[in-house]
Amino acid sequence: SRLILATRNAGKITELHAILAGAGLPHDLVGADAYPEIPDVKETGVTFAENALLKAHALAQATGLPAVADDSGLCVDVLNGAPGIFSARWSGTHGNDQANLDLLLAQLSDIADEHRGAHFACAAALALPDGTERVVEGRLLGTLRHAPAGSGGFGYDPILQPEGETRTCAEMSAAEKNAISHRGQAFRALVPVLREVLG
Ligand code: ITT
Ligand code: NA
Repeated sequence: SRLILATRNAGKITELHAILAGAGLPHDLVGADAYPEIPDVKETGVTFAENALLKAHALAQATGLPAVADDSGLCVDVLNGAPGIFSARWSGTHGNDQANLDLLLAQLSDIADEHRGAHFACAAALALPDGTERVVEGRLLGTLRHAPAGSGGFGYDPILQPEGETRTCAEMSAAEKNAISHRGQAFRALVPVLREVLG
């Protein structure tokens, strides 16, 4: 049966395919781009969970099919959790990963290594056409490099070095990142619910 991935972020879609297929969900996974006539919902929530639920419900209601959504971002300790839910548009242009990363590095240029703690956060939401919902969160703790390293992943991956790692997320293979990531944790926690709902 079909499960809609309520996102247009190509990096997320690639990871969600691997995470959900890897967890044994051999379903017909399609991104929001398969439904171009459905407008994007405004992300008016103040938490990752609220925004993920908004996106999942919008697609489930409009299509009559189950939908999962991901709202995620980078939370920097010394910035009191920013960019947080504003991670995709930190530089002002939505989805310009390079500009967002460059701006953040510039803002943190004077911050010493011991104060560069940060984490990725992901809320994974499931919504059904009947209004049923479920949301779970995952986190990946780490520190921020002073310069980008690696070409894998997307977004802020080149500057986040997970705890206990010597590499950034962008220097890991996709499978290595998914095994520990905020997104991997959140969506793997959702899998039992998906199995029950999708059969
Ligand atoms: P959708 O709303 O269509 O899903 P979006 O890119 O607007 O796409 P978000 O509002 O959730 O999604 O923003 C997520 C941003 O957080 C993303 O653009 C990245 O900059 C960052 N981010 C999230 N997960 C990440 C990851 O695994 N690695 C690096 N950066 C990540
Ligand atoms: Na968002």
